[in-house]
Amino acid sequence: MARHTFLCIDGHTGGNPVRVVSGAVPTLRGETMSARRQDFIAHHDWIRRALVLEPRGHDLMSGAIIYPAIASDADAAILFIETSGALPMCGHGLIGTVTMGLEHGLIKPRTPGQLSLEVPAGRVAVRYEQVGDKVTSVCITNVGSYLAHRDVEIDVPGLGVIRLDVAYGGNFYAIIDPQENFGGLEYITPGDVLRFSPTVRRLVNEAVTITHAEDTTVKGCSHVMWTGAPGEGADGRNAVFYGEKAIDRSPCGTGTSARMAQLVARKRLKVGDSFIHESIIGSRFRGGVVKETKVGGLPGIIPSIEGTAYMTGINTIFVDEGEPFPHGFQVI
Ligand code: PYC
Repeated sequence: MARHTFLCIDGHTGGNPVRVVSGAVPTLRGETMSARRQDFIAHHDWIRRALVLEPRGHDLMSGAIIYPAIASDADAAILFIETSGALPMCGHGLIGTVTMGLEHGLIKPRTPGQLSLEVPAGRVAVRYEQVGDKVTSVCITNVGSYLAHRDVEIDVPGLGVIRLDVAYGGNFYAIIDPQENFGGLEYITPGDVLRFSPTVRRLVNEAVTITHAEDTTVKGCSHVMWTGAPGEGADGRNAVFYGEKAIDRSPCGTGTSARMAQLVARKRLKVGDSFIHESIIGSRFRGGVVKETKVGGLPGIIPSIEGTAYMTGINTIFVDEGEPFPHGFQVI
């Protein structure tokens, strides 16, 4: 029976886990990271399941595999692995991957202080600050983000009619603002978020067809964002549900990007504005609206997201094909 060994660096960004895989990864086929993501999903998804689900991971686990760059002007290529799948983009995951990748020499910048990275959702630019060995902050200029659907109405058992927007920031988000049947995040519990979100996600995907305006392999609402009143000094607060049982402990990078795209489309933010986003546990990202753009002809923005990540340990993970759960499981 084969035994696979994965060398991982574990850490967190704003409280949400990031597992960076540094070796023994499969060669992927395709000319772009979007095509290579499809190849990974079709032929190698057991690696994601083994490394992020139980018993080696848990319901929230999120991570990334660092690959050599495809394009000659990029520094590295990143594939995201998470309990909900191989995401097109993950903001907290990239902040953690860049931090631990630089601190451990897995990513070597051509120009100190900046990186150009290929991710399945496109190309992202990164600026980072480092004090000695510690990367103290990472700012990502993210992919084009846009409001895809406005005022979608769904009837959620136990809540009533909910009106929401669907926006893209690297993943598609159903964004729920306070309204008659939802007073705001401060009026519901994390248990409520876990209970209602799968139904919200299913109903949204039944109500509207959600496909990326340029990359049709990216489709469907995967994440649900509940919003509420921010603490002092923040501009917004959220709880983002993903996978089957996860609430992002960080403010969610792609969620923050989607939120800013929605707020710009609704004229509640504008180019040049910053947006301090707070998570369910009070950790914060600094968002920014860098400029306007078009995504497949639709109006959108280029957002930035900035945060800090911390290493928690180094983990040599074995996947032994002779044991009962080599490819992971989830209790739902
Ligand atoms: O930070 O983009 C993010 C993210 C997605 C899922 C969990 N975190």
